[in-house]
Amino acid sequence: MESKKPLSLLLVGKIGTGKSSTGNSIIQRSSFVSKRSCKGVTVAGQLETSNLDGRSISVIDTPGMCDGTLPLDDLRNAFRVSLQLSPSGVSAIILVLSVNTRISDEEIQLFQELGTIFGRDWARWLVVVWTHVDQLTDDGTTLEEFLEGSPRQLLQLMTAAGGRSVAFDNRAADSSVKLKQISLLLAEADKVLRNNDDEPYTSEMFDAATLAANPPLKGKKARRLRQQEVMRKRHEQLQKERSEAGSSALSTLPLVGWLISIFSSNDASSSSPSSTLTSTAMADSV
Ligand SMILES: Nc1nc2c(ncn2[C@@H]2O[C@H](COP(=O)(O)OP(=O)(O)OP(=O)(O)O)[C@@H](O)[C@H]2O)c(=O)[nH]1
Ligand SMILES: [Mg+2]
Repeated sequence: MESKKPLSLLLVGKIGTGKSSTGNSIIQRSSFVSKRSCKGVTVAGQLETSNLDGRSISVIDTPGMCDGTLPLDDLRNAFRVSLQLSPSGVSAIILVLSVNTRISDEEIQLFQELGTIFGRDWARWLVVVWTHVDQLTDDGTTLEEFLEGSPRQLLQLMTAAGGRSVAFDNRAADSSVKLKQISLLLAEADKVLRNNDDEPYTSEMFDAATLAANPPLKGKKARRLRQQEVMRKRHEQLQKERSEAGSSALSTLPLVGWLISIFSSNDASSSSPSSTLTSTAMADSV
């Protein structure tokens, strides 16, 4: 028997794969903006809730990931903000892939990035939705045939996700087809709930994954950054004092600037104390 527990689904995937259309299909109304565009159409996370046969279904749409042009940190932030729309977490993460797009190196890189962003265990919550299956049926290919000979990384991901995958035709006109694909997706999401003893994927897990991908700095590099930070704060303090007390502290500033440049000179990419700190943190996080 189908569970009546509320479900919350986070839609993720590459730009234009049909995330918003799939969201609209699930909630059975056009609340998410969906259209063909080279630029990403969805720019911020959006949560919509619907009641299906007495069951609350929330769907969070997210911006599309695009061919490595968006830095990993920006993607992380987009997903973090989207996840925060559901404070109790999400029951399942829906990876939306399109049969329109060949699984290339870019897609494989995307799977790896998602693993880094959501954490190594993310497949515990994963369901794959294949959109545009109407275009497969047009030329008589089945989804199984399409998936034959898929790259090893895709097969590994599908295996890690316990084989949970559903075919979607977001343009289906037949209401029985529409209802059937929704109920298949909810059945897969229920499997995720059962396998995880109802434990949702939460913002805390997401933050832990971010921390695991950006371990705190240790050793010489950390010491140098700490020294730079101390000098930067001292510099700011002196500037503040100077503006408060006229020019009395002015004579100390060149000395502080010189000390900062000594510490910064170990780092070839630095041009100022604050830019050194920022660029190091960014580079370490990618
Ligand atoms: N034929 C067909 N077209 C689809 C299907 N799903 C989505 N589309 C079309 O694909 C285009 C992109 O769909 P969206 O739902 O906007 O895709 P998205 O992943 O939300 O796009 P971004 O937000 O830009 O990342 C639109 O023109 C949709 O109508 C499908 O199953 N079949
Ligand atoms: Mg969209």
